[in-house]
Amino acid sequence: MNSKNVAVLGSTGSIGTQTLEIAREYKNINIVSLSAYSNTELLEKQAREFLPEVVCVVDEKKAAELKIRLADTDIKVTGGAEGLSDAATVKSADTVVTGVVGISGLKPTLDAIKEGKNIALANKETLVTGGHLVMKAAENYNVKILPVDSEHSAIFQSIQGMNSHREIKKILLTASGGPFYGKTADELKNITPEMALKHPNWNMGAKVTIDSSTLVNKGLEMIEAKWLFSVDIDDIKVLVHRQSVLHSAVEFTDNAVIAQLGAPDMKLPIQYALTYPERLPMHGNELDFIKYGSLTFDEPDTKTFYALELAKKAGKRGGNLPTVFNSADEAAVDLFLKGKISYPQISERIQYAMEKSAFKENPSLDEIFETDAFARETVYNLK
Ligand code: MN3
Repeated sequence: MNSKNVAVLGSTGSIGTQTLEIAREYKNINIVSLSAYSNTELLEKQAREFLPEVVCVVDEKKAAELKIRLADTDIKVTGGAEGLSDAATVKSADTVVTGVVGISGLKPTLDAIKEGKNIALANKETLVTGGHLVMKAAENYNVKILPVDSEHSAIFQSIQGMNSHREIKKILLTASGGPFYGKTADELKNITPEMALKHPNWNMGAKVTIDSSTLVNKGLEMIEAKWLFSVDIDDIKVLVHRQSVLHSAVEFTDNAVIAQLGAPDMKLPIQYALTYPERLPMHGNELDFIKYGSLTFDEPDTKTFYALELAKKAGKRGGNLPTVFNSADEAAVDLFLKGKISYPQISERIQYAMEKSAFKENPSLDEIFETDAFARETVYNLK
């Protein structure tokens, strides 16, 4: 593999730390920038190990502290949202891994695209909120958007070698179903943050784990898939697959279904996005079919977990509605984790914000951020 210069946004999170594990293994993956929201302790360790050109801490106060701590090195330390864009657009970078959580990933990703960087996309909010801007920019600047999300990586892997985009009939998007699969609406009322933070198959950050349990995550992934693979929302079918072994599939016009399977481990999708189109060896964690014995598939319960239906609606209507869906969820999950609202209220508040927001057909970046602020306020201010 040719050497790659990689900027890692969100290097102290789940995607970021696994990206660095891969870089540790493959010496021709050079880390040229690192950024974190506030975990300067780990960020300093990473900076001293990988010696990037730029390190950014979004929390400006902590950035100032880290600057002093790294004064003995040549590393440039930046802070704030602007610093995050600096980290994403470092001249030497050819690929940016966007492992940050939330809408904060949108602006630096757009900036990186405009500087001609390929994007290893782990931040789903980027496409959910600004898909129309991002895909257009990627086309204009001739850069690749390589999916890191395991489902989208699976779909991407399944269409390699496809003759024409018209041959895609359907996307089969798998969902683990989360920890509350099979529960009734009544049973959801007493769910605590601790219960929701236990995911059966995947080890992820708190926000994504809660989103998996409400199926909001699957909804965001539907909208993400719509943009990445230019398909209609109606042509994306969600399948509950409890084992998280079949990471998603594509059904073609001749009814052939091609899927990617593997052990539930984010390292493969991250590595594939970094080494694409090459496949490099991966140590351990092979898929043991015998251990699983059988794989199951089921219809999602969209009556109880209706956030998925809300996402579908948002994805179909488009405009700024997916931003409302996403930002209302970010605020609602925050309130839930702080013990301020109940578990069913997460979906209730998303629905409420979607009803209250003014629709914008083709929102600009500023209008996306305005929508974001409005949706959050609406959720936080509801008594
Ligand atoms: Mn996923």
